[in-house]
Amino acid sequence: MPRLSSRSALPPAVRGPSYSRSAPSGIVHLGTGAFHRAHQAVYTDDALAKSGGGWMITGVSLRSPDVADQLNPQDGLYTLLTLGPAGVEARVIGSIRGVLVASDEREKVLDALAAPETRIVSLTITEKGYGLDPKTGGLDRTHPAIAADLADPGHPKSAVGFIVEALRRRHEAGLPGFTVLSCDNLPSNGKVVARLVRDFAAEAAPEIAAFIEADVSFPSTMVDRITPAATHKTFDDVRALTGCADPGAVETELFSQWIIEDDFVAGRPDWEAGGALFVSDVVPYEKMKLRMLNGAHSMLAYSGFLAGHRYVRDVMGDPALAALVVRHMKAAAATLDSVPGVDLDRYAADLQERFRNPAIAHETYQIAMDGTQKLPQRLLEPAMVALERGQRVDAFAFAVAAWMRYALGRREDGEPYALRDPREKEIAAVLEGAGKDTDAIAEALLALPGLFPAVLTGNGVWTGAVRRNLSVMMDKGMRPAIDEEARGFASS
Ligand code: CS2
Repeated sequence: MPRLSSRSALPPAVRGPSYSRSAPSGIVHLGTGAFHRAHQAVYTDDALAKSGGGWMITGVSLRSPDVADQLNPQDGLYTLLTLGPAGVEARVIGSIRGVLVASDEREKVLDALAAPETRIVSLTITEKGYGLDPKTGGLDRTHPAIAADLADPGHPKSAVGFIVEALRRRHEAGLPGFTVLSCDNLPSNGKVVARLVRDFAAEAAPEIAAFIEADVSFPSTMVDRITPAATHKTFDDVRALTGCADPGAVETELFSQWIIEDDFVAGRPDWEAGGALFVSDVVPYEKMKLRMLNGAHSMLAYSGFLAGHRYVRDVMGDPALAALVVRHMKAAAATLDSVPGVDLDRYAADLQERFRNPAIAHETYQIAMDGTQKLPQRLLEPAMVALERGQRVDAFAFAVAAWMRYALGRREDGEPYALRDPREKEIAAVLEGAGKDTDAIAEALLALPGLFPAVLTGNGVWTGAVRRNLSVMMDKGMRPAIDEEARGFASS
């Protein structure tokens, strides 16, 4: 079977890039994982097809060479599979020119970032990739890559370190700045990355402070497309549909949403061509998505994984858990102010439909990773709003208790699993000695520095609800805990 490349003859049903791929790379993207390839790169492919422009993407992987090894022999091309009710559709995306690996090719990455044609630097590096100190909202100087970069800013390893060194070189060369576009699931992601870039530059390159203010913008975005990790089936489907082998293929759902603040200092692609929505304030949409979609995801990932469900669709087939998903979305929606143009009941119903998609094999274990990075915006902020508004906190307390139970790293039959959280070692250390004692576990985790705000740890209603849930999970097990909660919700 031939490998996908620009010479591949695709079957007529498979759409491929219809534009010249020799246009300049206006975008350098940090973090070319599956989500970027299922989301921004697709919007960019649509924009290039409709309106052209110098907007090809140079991809960068900060550490792993895997995506570069998959995509570079294929001239940057890859297959996107969309799994909708009408079946599977394949399309070949051409917007990525190639992928650099920052850990091996640092100077090439800096050259790309500092190239005159680069006008946007976008990021999908996951929550933990930013080096954000949750206590201050500023730079975490203890983050290993950030600490290394502050000590040696000319040889960066972190995303923020690369951006600042590239801006320093652009400033020195008399080139204009660029737009920094965060596409991660963080609230006000543009403001977050702006603060980190400024904090870092204040120490590493104070001479560019005014240049950053005048010549760099940081729009916030809300991104949404459920993108599970590719499986053998993905690669089999690609071979059947395209006649090509493609180790860089990604699979995703039909639904896709991108809401962006229109604040680009050096122009942007016609992303409207792919359906992106430009607004002046993205915050209401971000909160809605983080609390309703991602919050429910985290709740069902911890509880569903421990109740033996491998995939989100299996959770949705479990009536008690499906009821808790409904409860969670209702509680999350009640913490929001109105969202322009969105009916929140409809939004919740659509999310449930997406979670039920039988074609998507989205692992609860995948969503459960990096809990300490996800809890604040998904579960803790809405819990605080609920308390302030005198609303019930039981949905958020159940989800947080499920995370605490999950943080023990052992299934109910005693089988261990890796937590896959940047604070994994610290969590294991604070839990040592707590054994199976609910109060000791809750106390140890509630006291993790910077995670739970004092407004919650000092609130008896909240801590009582978390402990109550955790004690049922510990004493009786996750299954009875889910069933009891679902019964409580049904009768309320
Ligand atoms: C998920 C998200 O893994 C996770 O934490 O909640 O990746 C989710 O699938 C996306 O944000 C959907 O847009």
